[in-house]
Amino acid sequence: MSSILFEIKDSIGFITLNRPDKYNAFNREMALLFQDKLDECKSKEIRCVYLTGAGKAFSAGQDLAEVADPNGPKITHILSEHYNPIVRKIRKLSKPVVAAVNGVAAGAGANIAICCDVVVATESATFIQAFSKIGLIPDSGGTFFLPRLIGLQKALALTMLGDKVTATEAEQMGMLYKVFADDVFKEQSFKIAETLSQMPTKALHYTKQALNQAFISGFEEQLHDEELLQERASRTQDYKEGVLAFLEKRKPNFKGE
Ligand code: T3D
Repeated sequence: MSSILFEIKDSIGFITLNRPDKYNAFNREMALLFQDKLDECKSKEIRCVYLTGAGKAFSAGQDLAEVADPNGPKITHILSEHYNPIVRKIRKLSKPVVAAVNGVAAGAGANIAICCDVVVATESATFIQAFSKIGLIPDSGGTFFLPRLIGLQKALALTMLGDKVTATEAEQMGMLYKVFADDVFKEQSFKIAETLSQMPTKALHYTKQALNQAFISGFEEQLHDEELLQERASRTQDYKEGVLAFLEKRKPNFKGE
């Protein structure tokens, strides 16, 4: 069985981390395969990506048996070849990536989840910045995203203490968008992906670009980028369709063009 499951259905690319007996911990094979699948999601037929984990966990981060193996990959390679490319690919993908956190998300697993565009979790899921417990610092973009999402104080405390936080606490802190009760989580998280897959994909891409940029640029630069990206969005077919549908009082039929 492959460590990553991939399926395209109704314009959605479904990626499932699939090492359930290891709580979907990342080994090299899984990290590289995940990158391949993110590349496949560049295809025009995919308008939204839905990322989740198989079994009980979302992901327990790095496979610690692999790093303990003297023949396993070196830590510098693990970051430069596994996690950093994954996080870059998610942030640069020209369509929304929904992280559907179905269970515990620890270490790199937690930080890959929170770098996604729309992060939702099932009520029983938990988030752990597990790094300090094994003598590491947060990676996979965690030192960038976490303080921006939840503020410096909470980010420092969570990463230093390595405390487990519940999905509801994570939502209250701003680490994620919404928590759904366990019995409706699948259905509700699919619904979000379905909605996104029918929206004006190019406008969502430019929105993602503008918000990515907002993290690093100043006010004047941001206004400039908004002008540029809005002009691009206004040249799409979906923009024309959106305005026309509004004027004709009907539901728009967006095609991602
Ligand atoms: O050098 C580097 O490491 C560089 C890379 C850094 C990136 C990182 O992600 S560092 C952080 C690595 N992750 C962790 O430290 C988390 C380790 N796991 C845990 O703390 C716990 O397993 C959890 C809190 C995630 C879940 O706890 P619990 O009690 O619900 O489950 P469990 O019994 O601990 O785990 C279930 C199974 O998954 C178990 O297998 P077994 O004994 O039933 O055969 C366990 O060994 C396996 N598992 C869980 N996490 C990992 C793992 N196997 C390998 N690597 C793991 N990270």
